[in-house]
Order: sequence, then structure tokens, then C-alpha cells
Amino acid sequence: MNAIEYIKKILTYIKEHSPGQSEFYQATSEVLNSLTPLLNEEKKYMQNSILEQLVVPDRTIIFKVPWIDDSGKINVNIGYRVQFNSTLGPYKGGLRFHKSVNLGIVKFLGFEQIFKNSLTNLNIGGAKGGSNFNPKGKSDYEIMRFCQSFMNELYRHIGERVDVPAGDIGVGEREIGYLYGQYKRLTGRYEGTLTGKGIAWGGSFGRKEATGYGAVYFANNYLQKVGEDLKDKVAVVSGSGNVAIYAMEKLTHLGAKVVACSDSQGTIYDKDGIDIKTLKAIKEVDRKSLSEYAKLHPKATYIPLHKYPKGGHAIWDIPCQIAMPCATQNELNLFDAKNLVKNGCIMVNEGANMPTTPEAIEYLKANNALFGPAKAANAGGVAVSQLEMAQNASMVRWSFAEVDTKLQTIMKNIFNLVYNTAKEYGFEGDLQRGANIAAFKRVADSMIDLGAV
Ligand code: NDP
Ligand code: 2IT
Repeated sequence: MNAIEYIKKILTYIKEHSPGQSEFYQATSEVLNSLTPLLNEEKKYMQNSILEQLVVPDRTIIFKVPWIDDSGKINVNIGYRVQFNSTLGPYKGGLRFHKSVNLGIVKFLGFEQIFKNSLTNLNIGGAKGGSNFNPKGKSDYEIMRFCQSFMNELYRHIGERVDVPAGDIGVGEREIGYLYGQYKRLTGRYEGTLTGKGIAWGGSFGRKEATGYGAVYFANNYLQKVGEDLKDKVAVVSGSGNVAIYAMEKLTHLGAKVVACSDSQGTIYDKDGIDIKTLKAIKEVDRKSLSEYAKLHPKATYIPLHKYPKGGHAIWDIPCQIAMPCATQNELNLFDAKNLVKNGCIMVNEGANMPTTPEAIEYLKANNALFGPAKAANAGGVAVSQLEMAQNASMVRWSFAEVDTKLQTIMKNIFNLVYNTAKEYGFEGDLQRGANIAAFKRVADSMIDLGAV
């Protein structure tokens, strides 16, 4: 069997055995289809059934999360933790609380996490979890009761050298606090089993900023490689959550002008440059809609979601040179990619996980836009999570500057690794392929070293 037949066989297996899990199929197809040159060259991966083993999680935990709302009613949600692969270290990856969460989404995120974590060159395996709980409009006490109930089940499956959850969509410092508090109550242990903790109670300086800053460091390395930089570039960033806000902040630090961002309800266009202080107050503190921004900055334009023609997204129709999707999966499609290219965009750099559809990626590549793939570009968040684990394990705390310097080095190393790997395999400039091959090699070779079954 040659590599193409081997990959096809595995993808057919996934399709048959994971019905309805379209995001999982999309994520596995992307990685596997990148591996053809490597699998043709190195027969050991097929001989050791590495693909068969990589596409099935080590274990999948699905549980009931009952919680009482402020009116006294009992609600029930579904909780997930997919411990995908622990070859390189303890399971590591975030928790997502969003109404759209289902097993296919958690599996796609967990699968991606194996390879992202591999690229950091740190010792962390891949996992993801979450719930279909919708945090929108819930009081602090409702969030607290939900988090406590979630942890009542999860605690028995995690530990500082077993599985270390963190945040993702809908899970930030507040939620990590409630989850960690309940973990401590149930186990009596203060060992740092979650990352993204508050600084006062064991968190790391720089974790909050790490994904967004890291993604911009990645973009900057990429631009420098092609003789460009961020100075005076016009940028747009989708989302206005944790990743988006700190991507915007670092873009601004490095001289770019961010003129637009979005949330699940609409888009803000401020041609003078987004005022990040106001944005933080609206989204991080008040947890309100972006429409509030236009009230405070009357020159800015607010485009509600329903006002943009179906099929595309308003944010990608705003002229820019640098586009950073930082909200969610499949938020930048072919229609959007065409708009970006038409308007002069030279780079799409992914802050979110799998935000660009396969057709959009092909279009961008065919039109010579630089493309920074998520598993490389957004790996700074999980990398600083590992630095948080390291600080917790040795009971020390590093300064913001120390963490930020380490993050910059990690992002530079990831960039060089994926760039050089793409070149080595004859796909110079295709960082998506470079990231998938480099990440896979480290995991697969380690699986063989540890005994392939
Ligand atoms: P947040 O919950 O902090 O922010 C998410 C943002 O995206 C919000 O502005 C939200 O809008 C918007 N959004 C979420 N879902 C949708 C949707 N279905 N349609 C439109 N807009 C949406 O999450 P993060 O910033 O942490 O995560 C963003 C992305 O980055 C995700 O893909 C995540 O997996 C990825 N990521 C996160 C890391 C981290 O460290 N947090 C690390 C690496 C990747 P609203 O404000 O209206 O809710
Ligand atoms: O997608 C991701 O890398 C995250 N949500 C962060 C994971 C982590 O463990 O910090």
C-alpha cells in the first residue's frame, strides 16, 4: 500500500466510525493529507500502524453536569474530556463552554492539540474538553455552580502529571478559579492542576496574553523571513475575546494599526484604530456586546451580524494587509478569502483553532497570501501553560519579562521548525504542510520509541 492509499483507508475508517463529526473529519483530513511525502519515504509509520493509533483517542470521558440556576431550577448539560494522546507528556489542552460543543468538536480540538503541543518542543500530550453549557447571560453564581458540578466529575480524571486542563472559548480566569477551587476542595491538594490561574493563586504572568502575543510573534517572524514587518500595516482581527484582544494589543505594540474586530453578534470598524482599553472594559470587565463600542466611539461603524449578506463575514470585507481570525472554527470561508485577496491582504495568520476552511486555505495559497496555520501560530498559549506547570512544580514565579522572553524564543523556534520542514519536503513556503509533518514526526517517532502498541 502506498501513502495515498494508506491515508485514504484511515480517512474512510474515520468517516464510517465517527458519523456526524464533521469538524473531526476536517481536522484529521488536513493533517493526514499533508503527510504523503513523509509516509512514502518512511515505511515505519505504516508498519507500526501509527495513523490507526493516532486518530482514536486514548479515552473519551462523557458525563452529566447537573446544576441549579438562580430561580432554583435544575439544569443538565453534557461534559466532555477527550484524552487524546499522552506520548509526549501529561494530557494538556483547554475546556470550551459554548452551546455548540459536541463530541466532534471536542475531538477535533483534542486532535489538533496533540500536534500543536508537539510543535512547542515541550513535554505535553494532547487533550480537550468542555460542555454545551451556554455561559451567555448567566450570573456569577450560576457559572460557579456549573463549574463546581463539572469538576465534581472531572477531578477523578485529572492531576498535575496526568491531565492539566486550561481555558478556551467561554472559559477564562473566572471559570478556572471556580474549577480549581472545587478541585482543591475535593482532593485537598494545591498542585496547580489547571493552568490559566489567577496570578495570586498560582497562575503565571503572561499566560493571559500568551496566545495572542504568541500568534503575533509568529506572524512577525514570518514577515521578517520575506523581508517585511508589521510597521504601519493595516490589520483586522476577528473575535474580541482572550486571543483576539491580546493579538490586537501586540499588533499595536509592533506598529500595525488594527481597524476592526468582531464578536458573535457583529463587527466594529474604527478606521482610527481600535481603542483597546475601551474594548477590554466592554468585553473583559462588563462582558457586554461590541455594539457598546460604537456608543463610546461615534466615528466607529457597527455592523450587526444580520446586516451582512449570508455566506460571508463582514470582518473579512474590511480592507487590510494582515488578517487574524481569532474567534472560532470555519469562520473564514472561500467567499471571505476572495474578499481579503481582492482588498490587498498579504497574510492570514490563525489565532483561533481551524478558523479557515480548506477551500479558503487553498485559495489563499494559490494567490500567494502568507498563511500561518493555527497549530503553529497559536501554540504560544499552551506553551506558556506549560511554563505555568513548570513554575508550579518548582514553587517559583517568573517575572512577566522572563515569561515573555521565553514565549518569543518558543515562537521563533516553532516558526523555524515549520518553515524548514516545509522546505526539506519540497514545499517551501507551505507552513501548513511544514507544521503537520514536523508535529507528526515528533509524536510518531516517540510512539515507536515507547513501543508502538
Ligand atoms: P473567548 O471566549 O475569550 O472569545 C471568543 C470570541 O470569539 C468572542 O469574541 C466570541 O464572541 C467570539 N465567538 C465565539 N464563538 C463564535 C461563533 N460561533 N461565531 C462568532 N463569534 C464567535 O475565547 P478565546 O479567545 O480563548 O478563543 C478564541 C479561539 O482561539 C478559539 O478557536 C480557541 O479554540 C482558540 N485558542 C484559544 C487559546 C487560549 O489560550 N484561550 C489558545 C489557542 C487557541 P462573544 O464575545 O459574542 O461571545
Ligand atoms: O487551543 C489551545 O491551545 C488552548 N485552548 C490552550 C490550551 C492550554 O492548555 O493552555
